[in-house]
Amino acid sequence: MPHADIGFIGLAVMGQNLVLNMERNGYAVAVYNRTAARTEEFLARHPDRNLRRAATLRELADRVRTPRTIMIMVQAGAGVDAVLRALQECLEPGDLIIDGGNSHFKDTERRARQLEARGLEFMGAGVSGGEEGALRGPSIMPGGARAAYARVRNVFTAISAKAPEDGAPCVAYMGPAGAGHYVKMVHNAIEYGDMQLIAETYDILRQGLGMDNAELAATFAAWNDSELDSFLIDITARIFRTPDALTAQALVDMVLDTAAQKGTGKWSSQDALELGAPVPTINAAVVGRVLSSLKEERVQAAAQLPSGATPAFAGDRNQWTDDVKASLYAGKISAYAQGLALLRFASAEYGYALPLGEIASVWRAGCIIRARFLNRIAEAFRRDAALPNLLLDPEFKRAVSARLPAWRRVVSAAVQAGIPVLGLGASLAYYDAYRSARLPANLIQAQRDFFGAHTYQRVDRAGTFHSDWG
Ligand code: NBP
Repeated sequence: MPHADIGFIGLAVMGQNLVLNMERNGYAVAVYNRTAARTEEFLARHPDRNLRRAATLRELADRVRTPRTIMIMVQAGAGVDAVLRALQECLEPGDLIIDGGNSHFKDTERRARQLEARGLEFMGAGVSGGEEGALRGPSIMPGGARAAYARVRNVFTAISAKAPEDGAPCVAYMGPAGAGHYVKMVHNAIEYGDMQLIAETYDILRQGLGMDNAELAATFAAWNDSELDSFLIDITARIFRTPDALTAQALVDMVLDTAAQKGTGKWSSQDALELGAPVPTINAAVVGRVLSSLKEERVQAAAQLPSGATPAFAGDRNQWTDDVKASLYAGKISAYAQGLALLRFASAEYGYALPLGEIASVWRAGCIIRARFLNRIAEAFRRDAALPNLLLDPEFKRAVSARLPAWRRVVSAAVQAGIPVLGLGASLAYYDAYRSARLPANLIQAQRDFFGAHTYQRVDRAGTFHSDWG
């Protein structure tokens, strides 16, 4: 049997579907999984595919043509290190390893250094789109040496999603070292923000406007036919229509209100803090999930703490619904602006030279945050590659300006009604802080100088000053 084009390690949901996608696109793939039964079961389910069995990593190396390309899709962290330790013993200089999982970008940079010292090439490639995306076409964010990318460009182009507008493949070279995993991490963080904003919008429509699930489904479905058109809005409408198989309720009402997380949102917040990049909506989304996980404590607090709420959302319900839609769109623009600005900070700090326009373009299909307005984001960075913040693009400036009154009405009414708006509030506060020529930080610096002689700068002359206050 001729050698396979690619070796693949890790046959959980993502791995299996990526292998099937590669094979469908004409690539012969040799497959290995730590638990051999999973490999056997996978091959038994796909007897007619051009796949090769490997029972050991040595066998995998033997079945792939040289110089080898081996992709890993295993649990991030210790799993990737364990695979790499064993795999490098079976490979030769010039072979290329691609980690397609959600590894931390700093782990990717460490691994690249270690493997490159042994003559092996290493890439970190973010893959988004869940299991469906992996099978039908994911969005792929590869980082590493340019020469390594040149070796995998064809296969990644073949298996990637294609943007509906122009058929462009949703894959592009992101930059050196950990750039691909960094972009994937921020993709996930924007996804966290987007989901938080949609969840708060649901809460406002349900608690504030009294919508039932049928109305919620119709509202989100209608919104999906507008500037909000996106995968997440589409599945939200479908979720409200899904009945529970075990009771007469809607399934969404039977789901416990605790949202889990695997880490990419938290990593983004942590790195943003390291870099000094403000991402309050992403932070709020991470905090929102943490708060949701304190279910028992919240139930006890709910019985003890008064809301002090006053009636809100009175008046024309259709008008309020339009306002809520406007506030969601404005909140989303703010969240994406923060995520993209984080990429700009990281680009400068880590020397990634991230192509923001291409990144927005790659996110147009295949991934979880795919949305019609990503076309416009891509255009904004095409108009001005050095755009410091999406909010400053003329088109987005107009889009947010038009929605500001509604955005303020909705956030104010939610606060009045006691509906938590961690994300929507953070998005609006970010907008207001970013557009403030003067913030109250003069007082903070005065306090720092008062109690700690930390000094301050003046508005009217250069230099560093310290005063005896009070
Ligand atoms: P999981 O993240 O659940 O990982 C399971 C795979 O890792 C199995 O093949 C398992 O082998 C292997 N593995 C583990 Br666990 N420890 C190992 C070790 N020490 N040595 C060798 N193999 C080991 O699978 P997944 O959900 O398909 O995700 C794979 C990667 O893709 C992750 O990094 C994930 O974050 C990322 N990702 C997932 C999604 C998604 O929607 N699920 C989307 C995008 C990216 P075994 O069969 O022997 O236990």
